[in-house]
Amino acid sequence: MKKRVLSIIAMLAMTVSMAACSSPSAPTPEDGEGDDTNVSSEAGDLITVGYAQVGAESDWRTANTESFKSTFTEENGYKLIFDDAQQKQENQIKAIRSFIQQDVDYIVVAPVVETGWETVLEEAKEAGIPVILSDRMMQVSDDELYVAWVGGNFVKEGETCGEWLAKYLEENGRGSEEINMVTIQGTIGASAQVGRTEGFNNILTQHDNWKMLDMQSGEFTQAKGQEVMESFLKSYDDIDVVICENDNEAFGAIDAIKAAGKTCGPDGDIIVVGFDSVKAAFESMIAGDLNATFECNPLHGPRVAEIIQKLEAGESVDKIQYVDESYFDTSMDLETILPERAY
Ligand code: GYE
Repeated sequence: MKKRVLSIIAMLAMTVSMAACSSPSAPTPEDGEGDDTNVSSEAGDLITVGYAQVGAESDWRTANTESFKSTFTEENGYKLIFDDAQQKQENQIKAIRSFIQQDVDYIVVAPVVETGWETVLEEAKEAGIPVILSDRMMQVSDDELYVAWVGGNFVKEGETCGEWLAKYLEENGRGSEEINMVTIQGTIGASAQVGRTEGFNNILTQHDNWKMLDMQSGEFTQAKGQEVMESFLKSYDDIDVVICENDNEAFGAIDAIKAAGKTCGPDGDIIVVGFDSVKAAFESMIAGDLNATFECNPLHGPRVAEIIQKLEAGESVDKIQYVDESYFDTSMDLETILPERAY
């Protein structure tokens, strides 16, 4: 971080000298302000951030990428090096190594799975580059290997889903009926999968009449979600509920249900729920296909920027930072809520 301190001093010196000089020396749009060759980037006062992103598997992920790209701009004082790992851990490890080689100021990782990061984080530590985790968690023996984590409380999301389902079944006079369920899980070993499965299971075990018939991964994608639901429908002819560990899987499941000649949603044969609460989930609920969606906020760009700014100022940061989340179902005024949604 020594390099950063020097550049802050340089920046302060520049501000003082610019204030002392008359304005003609300040860059104008004609001088090329805003492009890569402008004065400020040549002066090297941008904070370089390498972001090892999971991939582009879902609407949530797209919103997350957009949040980073719109936050870590040159205008805001950053140079962002963005890497899309296409849902592969080995690609993320390669990206982190390349960030180390490029001597970035900060490394941000949304780890595809929780385990297998020790070695590369040690390398970042040796290089003196702080690592910030965003979205999903890592399991490491020494939590000093990362500075902070910011993301959703996935166990809580899963529990909220289970509690919602219990209430919904009760309200519909099905509180003591035998309920057959299947789960389309996320990427196995990803925090969002591990936490949501665990959270829902905490509620499932409180209901003797709930039966989990099967669980399979839909890799958090619509296409795989559809494929898994097609196979569930072939294997089980009495599915009452499908828990999809993200909204995109739910969209795929809905397509499979309809293709099999069944119906879903509040007036249908099968109750479908998802996680994330992306805009398309609201459209699906309004169309009467999806029953409910449990929120997970992807807009982590500004949250990570705040952590970086605090570190730059020499302040301490909270190690674990959960984002507040809610849920939405078809009993709500979705037409009014949808236009206000940011993702
Ligand atoms: O739910 C899913 C995405 O890790 C919270 O990843 C994130 C999950 C999100 O692909 O849509």
